[in-house]
Amino acid sequence: MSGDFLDEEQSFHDRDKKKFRKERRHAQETDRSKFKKTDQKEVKKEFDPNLPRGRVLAITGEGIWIDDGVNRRLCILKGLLKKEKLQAKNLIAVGDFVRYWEHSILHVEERFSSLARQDISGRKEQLIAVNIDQVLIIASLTEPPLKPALVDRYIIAARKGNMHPILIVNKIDLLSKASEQEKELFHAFVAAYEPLGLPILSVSTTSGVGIEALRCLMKGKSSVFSGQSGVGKSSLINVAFGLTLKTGDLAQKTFKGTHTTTTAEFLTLPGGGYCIDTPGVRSFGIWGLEKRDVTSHFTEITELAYGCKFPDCAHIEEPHCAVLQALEEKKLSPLRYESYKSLLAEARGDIDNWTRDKL
Ligand SMILES: Nc1nc2c(ncn2[C@@H]2O[C@H](COP(=O)(O)OP(=O)(O)OP(=O)(O)O)[C@@H](O)[C@H]2O)c(=O)[nH]1
Ligand SMILES: [Mg+2]
Ligand SMILES: [Zn+2]
Repeated sequence: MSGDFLDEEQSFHDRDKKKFRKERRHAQETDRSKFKKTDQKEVKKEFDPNLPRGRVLAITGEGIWIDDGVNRRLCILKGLLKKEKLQAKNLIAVGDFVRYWEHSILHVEERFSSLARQDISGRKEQLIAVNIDQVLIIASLTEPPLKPALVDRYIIAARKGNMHPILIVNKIDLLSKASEQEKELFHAFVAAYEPLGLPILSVSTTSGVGIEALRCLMKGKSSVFSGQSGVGKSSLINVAFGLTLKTGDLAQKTFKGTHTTTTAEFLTLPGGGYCIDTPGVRSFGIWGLEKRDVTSHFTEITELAYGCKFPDCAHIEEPHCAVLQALEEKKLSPLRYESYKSLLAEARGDIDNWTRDKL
């Protein structure tokens, strides 16, 4: 009797389990967020370690160019991988190591580093380059004017993506004819950013100053050139390595670049190393920026903040603010302070793309 009861209970539980499993399967199948994972599993199943390996050189309208070890080969993303594209802005980026067969990319290997930004909608991550050692943050002394806040953005993004940031100020030949204000900005920039302990190099493609040092910094490493349009990224690569990348004129009135480079391109350097030339940006929104990314980058401000009267001091207009006091006493760089404020506002979600463009 009791046995019967147990059996009945058992079968009831089994029925319950079956029902639960069925419901769970249904929920999984209809949950769009799980879609990606299922896809990945299927892709992995297909992935054969004996497949040939390649590296993504450029992504153009024609397709994905990879280096297959001998030639450049034009490929497409295999169907299943492509489906994932719906969830991510770009599933594959310049610098990716891939497995391919004929003209299809079947697998994208795990990345050890990535430089990413927010896409124009602000809702998706846009990969600029991956599997690269260092980000060369190119600014120009003038033409276009130096934008310290943009430099901070690149430093934070580089570190978030596991790349080393290096600061390069190009067009140093223009120093002699720069205005007093421009000279002052340059000296203030160097004084404020030197204490960060990053390499800072002043260079010029026209006079050749610093080019040998730049080559040394890049030797045997992979580097991505980034920065505003017109600062001379392509010109620097050409002069340092004897290449012939397209370079552009500056807009007559504003000295802004004219977006000459249109797609990121992976280049193998003579003498060892790789570099990626990228299109210039107008603004740079950091993907997944959090308050702690800002506080850990602006260590001098974080340290000063211990002296503020209020623990939640925003250092904007509060009384007894140690940060504002340091600013007044010229113990804190106004460049860094302004940059800090804009990044903190961004981490809070208070800055849109249009506002950032003006910074
Ligand atoms: N005076 C001076 N001009 C330079 C220097 N380097 C580059 N330029 C000029 O700056 C302009 C823009 O150079 P590009 O190399 O096309 O700049 P870019 O950063 O690649 O620009 P995008 O591809 O649009 O992002 C060109 O007219 C160059 O001749 C330099 O050291 N000094
Ligand atoms: Mg260029
Ligand atoms: Zn304060």
